[in-house]
Amino acid sequence: MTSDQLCLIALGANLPLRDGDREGGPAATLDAAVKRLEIMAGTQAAVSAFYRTPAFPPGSGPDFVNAAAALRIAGTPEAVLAQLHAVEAEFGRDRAARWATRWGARTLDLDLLAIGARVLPDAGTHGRWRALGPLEAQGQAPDRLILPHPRMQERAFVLVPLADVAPDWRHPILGQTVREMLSALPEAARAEVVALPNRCL
Ligand code: PH2
Ligand code: MG
Ligand code: MG
Repeated sequence: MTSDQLCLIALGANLPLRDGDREGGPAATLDAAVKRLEIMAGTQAAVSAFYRTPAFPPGSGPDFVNAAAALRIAGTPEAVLAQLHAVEAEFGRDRAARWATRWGARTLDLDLLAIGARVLPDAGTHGRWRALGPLEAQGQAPDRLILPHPRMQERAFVLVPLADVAPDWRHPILGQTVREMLSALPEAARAEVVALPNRCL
């Protein structure tokens, strides 16, 4: 394991799960997914509060429940990502239909936001992905892992939960902490992210 394998993960769901003995609303799915990740990684996660957030882009589906987790996961970045995909698959996310569901409703979405201070594949490629406007970004999906997640700094539904578990994590390219990236967002965007009263719904 490299010296810092702290993985920051964004969790999201906006469809209930009805799959054999796994059943429940998005918050229950996120709870179960974090437990599954902890078992796979053999480490404990710091987990944020759960938040209700309007789907982005506006009108694209039901509200999401979003959360963030920070935990150490051993292995290459690709192996870490494969673990997240395995957990998504367990909870009913069909990645084969990704082209159809990228911005649609999903039972579980696990996004790898960062692994420590790693930049993948390189700063130049990262800059090109970051420079895409939100509309251009909707039409394109990178075919390789880009870390940190190139849109994390724009999204209140990512940064509000992340500030619960890793407020002082510093973006290796932008130089800002999670707290700083969050306070750079418009107040109206932050206000849309509303903590659920009880995480274990
Ligand atoms: N995820 C998306 C698209 N839109 N909107 C919200 N509020 N939360 C999400 O997690 C989310 C989204 C693509 O993964
Ligand atoms: Mg996502
Ligand atoms: Mg995703």
